[in-house]
Amino acid sequence: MSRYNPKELEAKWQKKWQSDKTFQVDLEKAEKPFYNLMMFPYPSGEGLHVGHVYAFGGSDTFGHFKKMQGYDVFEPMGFDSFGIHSENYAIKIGKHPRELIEETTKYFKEEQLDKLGALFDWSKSVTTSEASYYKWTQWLFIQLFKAGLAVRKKSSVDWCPSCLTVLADEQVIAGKCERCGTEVIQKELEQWFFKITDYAQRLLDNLEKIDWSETTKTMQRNWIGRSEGAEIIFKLRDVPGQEDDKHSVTVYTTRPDTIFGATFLVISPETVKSWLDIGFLAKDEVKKYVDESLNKTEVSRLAEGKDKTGVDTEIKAVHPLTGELLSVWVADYVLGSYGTGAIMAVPGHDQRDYDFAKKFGLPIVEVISGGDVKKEAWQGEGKLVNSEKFNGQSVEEAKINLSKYIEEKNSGSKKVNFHLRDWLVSRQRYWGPPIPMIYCESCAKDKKGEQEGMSGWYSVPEKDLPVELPYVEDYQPRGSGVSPLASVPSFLSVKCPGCGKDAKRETDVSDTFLDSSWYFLRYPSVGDDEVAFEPEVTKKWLPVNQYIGGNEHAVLHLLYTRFITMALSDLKLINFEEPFDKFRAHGLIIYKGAKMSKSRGNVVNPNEYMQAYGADTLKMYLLFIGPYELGGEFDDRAITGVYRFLNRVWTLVEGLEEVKESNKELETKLNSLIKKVSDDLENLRFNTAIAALMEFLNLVYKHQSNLSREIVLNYLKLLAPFAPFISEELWEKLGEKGSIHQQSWPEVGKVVEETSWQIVVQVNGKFRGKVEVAKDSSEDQVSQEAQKIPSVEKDLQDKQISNKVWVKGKLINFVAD
Ligand code: ANZ
Ligand code: ZN
Repeated sequence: MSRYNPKELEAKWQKKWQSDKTFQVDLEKAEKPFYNLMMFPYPSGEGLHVGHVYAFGGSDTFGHFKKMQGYDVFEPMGFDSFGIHSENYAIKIGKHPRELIEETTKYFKEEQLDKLGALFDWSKSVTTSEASYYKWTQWLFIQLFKAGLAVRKKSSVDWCPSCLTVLADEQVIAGKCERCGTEVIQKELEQWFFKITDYAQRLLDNLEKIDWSETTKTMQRNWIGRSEGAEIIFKLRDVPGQEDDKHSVTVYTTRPDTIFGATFLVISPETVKSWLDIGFLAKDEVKKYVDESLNKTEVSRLAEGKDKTGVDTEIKAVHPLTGELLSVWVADYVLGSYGTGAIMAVPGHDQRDYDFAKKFGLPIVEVISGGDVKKEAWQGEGKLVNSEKFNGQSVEEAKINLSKYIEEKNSGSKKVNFHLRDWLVSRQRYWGPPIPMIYCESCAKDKKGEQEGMSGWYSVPEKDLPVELPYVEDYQPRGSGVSPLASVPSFLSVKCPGCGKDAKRETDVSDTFLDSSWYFLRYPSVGDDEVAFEPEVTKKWLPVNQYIGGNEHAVLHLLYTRFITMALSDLKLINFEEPFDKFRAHGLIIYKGAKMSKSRGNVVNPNEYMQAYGADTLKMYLLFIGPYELGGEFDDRAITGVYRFLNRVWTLVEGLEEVKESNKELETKLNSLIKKVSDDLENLRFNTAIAALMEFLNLVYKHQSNLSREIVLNYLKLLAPFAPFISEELWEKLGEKGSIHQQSWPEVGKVVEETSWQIVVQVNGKFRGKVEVAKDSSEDQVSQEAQKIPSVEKDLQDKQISNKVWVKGKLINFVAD
């Protein structure tokens, strides 16, 4: 008998599958396309960690299952190789990113990904830093520019002082840079933005139509942050040098019902700055406060419990319903970037306003009953009070009625706001696709340009793409607000596509998330250098049938891909507006109580486990840890349990003796197993499917002497998606033809349906025989049947049954004395 030697047999099959192209699909000829996608990795220097094996392993197991079900499964894999992630690593180890990426992608592929036995189709792979790919990323930018969706705007943006670049709103997590964890600061800069906010409502509405993990949808909903309220106009008095009531300020509120409780206004430092600029205000104290505030980050400005600061502008505002004069303050807890940048403060019912009012001795009025505004703001439900004819109404009623009333008085209107902000896509870095734009000074002076409102700007003519990223020795970020490409004269100079005069290239590169926002569209068209995505093949293969990845991308990658897909759909370049029919977020594998991360020093390298036990064991172990969508704790010791299991499968098949008639119980059990594993796989319940496979093996061992070949072959097929190597080897050992992965999935019903139960009967814990009863019999029915067994009858003859233990479908034990 030979021994299970995973290292040897996995290498053997990996080679053979590759040379036989066992897993390659003919995209044009395929009849039942199934696009099985998983998030491609950043090829960092550390290599894949166990978390990747978990993510890919689950997705690929599902892919294998679909393949055996007769689908033409397209399962591509590639590398998200541009971007700060790779570049920061390159800087850290002092190697040029171009060389680094060449090494790391090779390592990822050959030493790790290839060894998993996955269905990866390497003939259709993308590496985002290759010109054959980023040419089309640039093309995509140009399409958005031409559609008016890529614009330059000057605003206060997040800047990472360590990565030395601006960041998108989504890349700032709790005030820190998503990549390096450094606290971001604000800078006033002109940057390229994609107008994702134009799509806010659609991005929200479409969530109802797609089959995605609820957790992911919720994160997107919250991020988009739809808010329904009203804009209300307050006329201004005492503006230095201005006529009374000539100017006004508009506030945004979600609580028009509380308007009678508005006792002062708070204006954002950003808005007040513009007032200072036009001379509405000249107070030194205000000026000083505004300057200080603008240097603070939003997170620190909004921090809960933070001591409130602010300055009275001495301007007054007229309450639109009572005519009362309210003081107007500037305070940093009101942001310039949201709503109208101004609020009516209702200290009785908003805690921030309450704290502010307490600190500066401003009036607090209760307008919703239910709390005690002497102690704190009441933010709960209640009836209106101190609100004239609206008294007695509920919050919900008053919201509607007061909105109407305010509108009738021409003092405002209903308004919907979104928290989502435009996607800032330019980066002052080297390692990315140069933004394919040209700026012409001369055209700018003449107010000429390709797009309205963007004088001087032209997109690079498409025939000139790609704008190649030059090889620059000194690629380190500069920190001066410009990219290292600005120091490359040969790159910089270009002729203006508008007037032909000397012009300059844009020197910023685009965000990594732009690279990954469309890669799934490229995969099926890889090799086609004429178009980004070929219409026929795209129509056939997209949208993606199932996408699997981490929830850390819920509002980054996953929101961007949806936006880009919608925009391309509007441009009639594709005929669907959602990229992924189904998305499932996998859980996280934690180690020693924490999420694996390099900085914590708890990254588990899969290579050593693959060396020791093989990829089958590692992958199957990971999937066995817990529910796929929850993840779990990696435990070195537990992995041997799975290894032992595969060894037992091996031994069983090795020792298989041919028998004609198979055990009936086994056959019915196999039938349930098929059902169970199929259902579980369909729903990504890998852990319970594996448990069922293990349980069945125990049963098989009991009935070894009358085990039919049919049962073993079916069992191997069920095992194949989880452990592709060993099942293939055993398939071959049994003399079967072709690859097990090209067999069809066992069907329920081919084997007899389980219609009866075999119940073990005990008396006082001692085995007394078995009865066969119809499936789903009641305890009473089983009890009656069991008592007909002669030995049971005898045992119970002159005894009283004091208790019965009934294990449904399995066992009945009579306790008698
Ligand atoms: C009066 C009021 C009374 C408010 C009350 C709340 C409770 P969301 O849901 O996030 O849209 N607000 C408006 N613009 C703001 C800005 N630029 N910076 C800081 N705060 C701002 O929240 C909207 C509420 O947040 C608005 O409703 C406003 O305060 C505040 F009992 O107006 B409210
Ligand atoms: Zn020009």
